[in-house]
Amino acid sequence: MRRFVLWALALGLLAGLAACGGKGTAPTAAPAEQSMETQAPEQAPAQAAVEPAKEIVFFNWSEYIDPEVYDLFEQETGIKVIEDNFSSNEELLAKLKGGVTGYAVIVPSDYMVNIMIQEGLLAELNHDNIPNLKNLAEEWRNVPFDPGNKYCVPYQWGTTGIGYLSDQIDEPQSWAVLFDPNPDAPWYGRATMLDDARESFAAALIYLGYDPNTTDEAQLQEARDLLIKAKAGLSGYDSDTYEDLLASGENLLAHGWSGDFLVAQEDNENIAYTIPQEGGVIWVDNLCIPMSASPEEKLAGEMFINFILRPDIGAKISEYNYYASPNAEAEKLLPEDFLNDPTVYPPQEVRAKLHFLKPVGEAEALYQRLWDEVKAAP
Ligand code: SPD
Repeated sequence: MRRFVLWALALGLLAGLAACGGKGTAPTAAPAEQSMETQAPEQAPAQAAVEPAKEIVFFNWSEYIDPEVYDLFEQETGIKVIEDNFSSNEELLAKLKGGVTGYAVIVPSDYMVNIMIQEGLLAELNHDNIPNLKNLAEEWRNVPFDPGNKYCVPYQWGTTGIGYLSDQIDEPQSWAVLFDPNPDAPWYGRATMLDDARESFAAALIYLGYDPNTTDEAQLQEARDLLIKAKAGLSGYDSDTYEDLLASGENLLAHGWSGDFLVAQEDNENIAYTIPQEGGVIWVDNLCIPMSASPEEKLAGEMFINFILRPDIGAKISEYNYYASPNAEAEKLLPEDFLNDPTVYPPQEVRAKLHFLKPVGEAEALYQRLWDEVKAAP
């Protein structure tokens, strides 16, 4: 309880506590107009007091946060964080649409935030509980998929390209290394693509010179055929261990996310990363609270998001997962070599070739159907 009271103090909510007798009333509980004079029974009843949940579940991509952050958060607030993982935005969406409960904080990417807002799956954030929002860099405050950070707070951003073993093969220049499979290439049968419909279609569409957010059925069918052709040279689809398969030398090439390859360099210094000449994907993952969270989980989730937005914690996370931080104050604490790493912060000429994935409306189902066909093809 002491920790919670300290938290409420830190949020400048002591007045609200005093007005309500001071015992564990959460910042979200008191309506703004409530005062000592408005407590008569005939007045609008005070909302039930909310205390943060003692334990919350954080539904995250794998290996995306320094686990020490959980210990530090627990030491400070008494709230334990349990992590559960998903491998794609579509898996996360399916869970929420299926009515799963028990998640306090989830981490959808940009286009998926948009879809989830439209589906009514996200709760609005109470910014009073997230004062560290002020640390967010200007460019991440009004993202098109969530203007004003009404529902989510950007967590980390990165790119999608190709990782490879630089001591065994030359730097791939084109997505052709995957889409024009050559049995004589050393990586033939030793390459993976992400097990992710939108990401894998984006790679194929970009290679074909199409918009990675196209809704044109003929273009999508062409991309499907290309993905099926590429299967001959793949050892499989993988979004969780592809970087380990490179580090061990089992594979030579992988379609994947920038920071994952940088982390894997700790196990194999020959891992390198490139964005092919045709371009790639840029994305930002976001901390959001599902509508299904209880008031207690929501408050604890907001406290956790606020903690992540602390400059030292934001910097700690980036140093662990090698993704760029949208937190301007955290960036100030990151070392020069990190800030100058072109894999983390692509130079302008590369950025110009990167595309954000966007919601594609009704074509979302078409992408999924065609992806199922790719997966089912021999
Ligand atoms: N290991 C963490 C990977 C985070 C990937 N973010 C996914 C972006 C999807 N477009």
